[in-house]
Amino acid sequence: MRALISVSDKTGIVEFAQKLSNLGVEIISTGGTSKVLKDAGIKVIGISEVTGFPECLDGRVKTLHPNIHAGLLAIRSNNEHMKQLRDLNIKTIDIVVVNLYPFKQTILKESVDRQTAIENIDIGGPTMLRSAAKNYQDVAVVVDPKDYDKVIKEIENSKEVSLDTKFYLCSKVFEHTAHYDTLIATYMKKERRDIGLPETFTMTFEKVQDMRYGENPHQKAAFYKEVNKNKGLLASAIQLHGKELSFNNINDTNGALELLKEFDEPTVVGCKHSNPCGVGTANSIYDAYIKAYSADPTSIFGGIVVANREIDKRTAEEINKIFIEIVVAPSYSDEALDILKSKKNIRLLKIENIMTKQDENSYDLKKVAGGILVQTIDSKLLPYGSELKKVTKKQPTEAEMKDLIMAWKIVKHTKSNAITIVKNGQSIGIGPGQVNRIWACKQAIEHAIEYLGKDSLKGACLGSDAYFPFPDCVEAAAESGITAIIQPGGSMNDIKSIEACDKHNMSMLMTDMRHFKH
Ligand code: 93A
Repeated sequence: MRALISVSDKTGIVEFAQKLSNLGVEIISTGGTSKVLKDAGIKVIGISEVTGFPECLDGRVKTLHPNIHAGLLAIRSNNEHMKQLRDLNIKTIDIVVVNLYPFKQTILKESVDRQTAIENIDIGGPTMLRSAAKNYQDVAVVVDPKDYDKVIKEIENSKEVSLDTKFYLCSKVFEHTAHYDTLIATYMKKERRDIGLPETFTMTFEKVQDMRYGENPHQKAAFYKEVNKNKGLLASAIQLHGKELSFNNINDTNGALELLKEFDEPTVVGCKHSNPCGVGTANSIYDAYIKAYSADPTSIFGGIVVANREIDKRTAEEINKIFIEIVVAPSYSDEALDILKSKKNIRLLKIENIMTKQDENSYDLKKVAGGILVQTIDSKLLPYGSELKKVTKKQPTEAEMKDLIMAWKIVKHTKSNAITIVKNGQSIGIGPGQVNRIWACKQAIEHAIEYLGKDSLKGACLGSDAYFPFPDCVEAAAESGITAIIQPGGSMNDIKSIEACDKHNMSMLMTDMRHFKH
């Protein structure tokens, strides 16, 4: 019999090797191990004698050689295998004793650098373990020093290791290598988080339902739920009335709800094509609805209305005056429900915990051809703990301050490039999804003027989801009568926008945080 011994943890190895040797087993061994064994007076064949190849690359290649792996993997009862070994002048190896580079101990040391960790990833060891374990019927593979005695006893008693024991040893190997690889993978994952990349992408999904169609009738679609997660629109919504939700319904409602969650006061968000079309905040949900509706009575038609307070009778009566496709609220009064249910085509959803936000570390996924883009969700409104920078000579009034924050909330949840205009707790102009910021700005202003009239924009507040590359948006805002602006800042030309504000006696806040949404 021949045994290959290559161990990092040398506990008990001399005694074990000595006993094997005494039992007539030939010992093959690698650099450091063979030195320990030879020093103890044990007869050892060096690995290079077997491979006919020197250990090289600082020991990275020692046992990775066909003379070793063919000797381990040859099936002894297979005549063809054995003939090939004879032709190639390779001898079988019957016992493998390996334990691996101490990866765990290495990474547990404080402030270990990545290169040291990587050098402690064993390649040759696990390869031998796996070869031997795969061929367990013919090879006894010992990964745990606690098993040395058992192996010796069996060889002493019956000149071989029993099949049962060999299978037991083999199963320990795969457990061991799986654990070893998990440690490496976990360490790498941690390293990736430390350098600010998302963790390994391990989300799994299960199909909840097929849908009639996707974004368009000729597209197939289904809804898949994140395994182990019971949050989110479909998991927490109870449908009280109407047809099943469509693909677009779910997408649009999801967007509207994310915006709604930014507000604590009674608020209604009207939404179309996953952009807000009217947002109102007030002391009552009725007034909030009136504001959201009247901000843009055209776009809200056939749209989605989400509210963060109970829908009462008079709000339901208002909603029923036009065709709304979906209403979502934490609750409905009985009368409101009866009123709304009188319409066949409205879908009514109740979400009790409507304000529950997503986990900060949730992922946002975007499918692109051939792959998937993964990012953490845009969970923040403003940089943590930061003050808003007041960059102009004029400071916003208290009323403007409230509307500026509201404009900022809306613009965060509007497709980029986005501009929103807010006055008295009501969106009065929204310019979503333009390839040019000035167009978004002009669209929002045009809408606001159409709604309130040319001379009524004094006190109105404008929000921009990203910085102004030129002062053109400030100029357009000033011309319309808008008096305050909120935007991230960070352009090379910030100073030009600030000067334009000062020239027109406007105030401007900078948030230091951009909110692109695509
Ligand atoms: O560097 S390796 O990945 N390449 C190899 O070819 C190889 N062969 C054995 N690591 C390799 N080993 C490992 O060396 C064993 O798993 C064991 O942990 C260690 C024993 O080295 P030495 O006998 O020189 O102390």
